[in-house]
Amino acid sequence: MKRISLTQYLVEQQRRQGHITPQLRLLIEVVARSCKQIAISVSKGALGDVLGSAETENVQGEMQKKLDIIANEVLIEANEWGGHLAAMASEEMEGIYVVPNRFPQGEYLLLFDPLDGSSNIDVNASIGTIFSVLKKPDGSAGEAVAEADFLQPGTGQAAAGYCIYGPQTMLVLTVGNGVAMFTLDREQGAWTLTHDGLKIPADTKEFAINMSNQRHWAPPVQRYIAECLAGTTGPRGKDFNMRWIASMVADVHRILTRGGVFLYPWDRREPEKAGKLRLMYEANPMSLIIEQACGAATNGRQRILDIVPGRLHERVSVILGSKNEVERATTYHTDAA
Ligand code: AHM
Ligand code: MG
Repeated sequence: MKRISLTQYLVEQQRRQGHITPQLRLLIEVVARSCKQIAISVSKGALGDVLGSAETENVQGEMQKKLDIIANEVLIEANEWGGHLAAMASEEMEGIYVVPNRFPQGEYLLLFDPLDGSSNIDVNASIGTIFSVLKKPDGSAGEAVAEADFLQPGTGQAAAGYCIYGPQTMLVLTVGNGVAMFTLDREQGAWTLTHDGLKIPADTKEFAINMSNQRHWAPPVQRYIAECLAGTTGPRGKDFNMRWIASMVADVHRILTRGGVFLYPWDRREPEKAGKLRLMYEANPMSLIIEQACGAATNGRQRILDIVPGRLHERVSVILGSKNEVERATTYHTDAA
């Protein structure tokens, strides 16, 4: 069977479908190349001295792992000189990173969580890189890029994707024309299309949530999960299975593969925060991918992609995955309001 490479896929998206511009194609290729480089570091583990903490704190007040910093640097260094970007923003950096003057500036903005699921690094479980691409707003061409340019709702994303560093290294991508998966052929160093037109089943019997936070949840989440746990004798009339990898990339990847619902809701531990996950680096790109695969994503009240961000590192409550389950859990929230 003839295999299609990432390059060929992108050229076709550009040429036949008109979904992407040459600049966006370059951008995606550069991100994909960075992910290959990160995958090499990840796979070396202790041999590459990449495990453990860097003993520094990021802007979120979280301890950084060595790989958080390595992955962040790889993405910045690879993307700053190509002429496709105006600026970047990362979960690991306080402010935006404007492309230095010595390089040409492009029209796109790149946002990323360089290494998601950091708590899994040292235990050799799946982790990933999540990215989102926005366009510099119309009318701002020629003007200096500013943080405000990034504060666009997720519907404005020109592309979104993630790379999962698991038993296989895979790149999952949407340019707004469905979801495609590429597997890294390590011998050839090539991304090869292995799944296209992904569709998440609307119904599922699998949920993903960190159950240890149960006592802190709001009533709508308590109700939704209690009904799942009640199984065949409860109101749902069926048994549910539970999975929680504590790596959003790995949990979303499972949901794309066989369905399911993922929840990281607001809870009472830090009531002033809307949730744990970040809107612009995690929730928006994942929501675009999930919607493009016929799933749904809300914060319990509204579609995540419609949220207008107030600031770069904004947090959000997340319910995403199989459409009917997301709708049910969302209804429980709106009913309770
Ligand atoms: P990170 O970006 O610092 O790795 O945090 C995000 C991760 C998600 O991948 C995952 O869904 C969640 O945090 C797990 O959180 P918890 O350890 O509270 O279950
Ligand atoms: Mg993360």
